[in-house]
Amino acid sequence: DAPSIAVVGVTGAVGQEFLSVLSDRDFPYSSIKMLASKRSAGRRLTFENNEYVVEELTPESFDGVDIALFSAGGSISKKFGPIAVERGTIVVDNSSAFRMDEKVPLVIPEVNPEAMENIKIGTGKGAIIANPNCSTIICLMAATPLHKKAKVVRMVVSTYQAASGAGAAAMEELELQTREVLEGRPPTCKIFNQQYAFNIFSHNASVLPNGYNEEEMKMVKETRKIWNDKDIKVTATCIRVPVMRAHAESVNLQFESPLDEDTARDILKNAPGVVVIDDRESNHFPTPLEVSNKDDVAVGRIRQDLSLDGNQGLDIFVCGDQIRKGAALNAIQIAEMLL
Ligand code: 2RA
Repeated sequence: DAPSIAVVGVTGAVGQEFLSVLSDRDFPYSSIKMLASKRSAGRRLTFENNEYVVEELTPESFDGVDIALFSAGGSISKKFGPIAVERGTIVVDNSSAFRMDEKVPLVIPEVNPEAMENIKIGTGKGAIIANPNCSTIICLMAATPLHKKAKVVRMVVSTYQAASGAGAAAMEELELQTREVLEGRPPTCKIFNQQYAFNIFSHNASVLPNGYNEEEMKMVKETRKIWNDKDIKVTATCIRVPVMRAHAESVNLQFESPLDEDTARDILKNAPGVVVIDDRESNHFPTPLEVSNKDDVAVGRIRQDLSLDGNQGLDIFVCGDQIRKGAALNAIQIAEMLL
């Protein structure tokens, strides 16, 4: 019978998208709990024509819950994830808290479903499954089908990341600042410490001693874990751009064996969860606006890397909705695999 589910962080941007995706995909559930912080407890919300009251997240929240979708930040996941597991719940965690824990599978269903093959509901045994970082998901949705064909030995990624990755408040601030700047007023900078409207800046994640920021190191480490290849060469530069909810990424791939662009294009056209937008005639390629609110990741600008001989490399350009495939959809596809 259908699982009992819980949504942790239901009032946030990803939490709200969890509900949209659950409904869009007719995810089966016998009951659903709407969980959030004390601050949000008591709020009413309607979901699938039923009225719910948001409950404060407590250990007891997980009694009788088969699957809990978490997107409430790393500290909430660290505190309540293990508590939920003890009570027999399978946690699909959108935070970075457990992604690099070797006991925790880090899963993109179209890419490495085998990583979670021994986790199923109904066994009474809880578990944690980690949702990768949004920019990693979007990149690997396009890079993996090519990797499986010709084995990527080096990947260079430049990201152009949307406001939604920093939460609903960042999206609101982008809109507010844009109005303010157009009206000649000083921009309100509460979320980011600098103007965002009509600007771009290095991703707001903290910078580590090696000069990379945490967002870039997620791309490096998560790719190695998901592809199960600790030697693959990955480097990344992550930039925040004034776009609402879809990330764009320029990806350069160097392969072990040759892969020509026509073969690559055919592979991508047949790849699950990927759509190819690659029209050189009309200069029509993926854009954030075109993928926003959609499930598929769009790939274009597929071309041989002319700095390498013998079709050893490709450049591609990828766009994907950060809140949907980058977070909520991927997590719910993981939950579907538990059924
Ligand atoms: C971002 N990936 O886009 C991070 C957090 N979701 O800022």
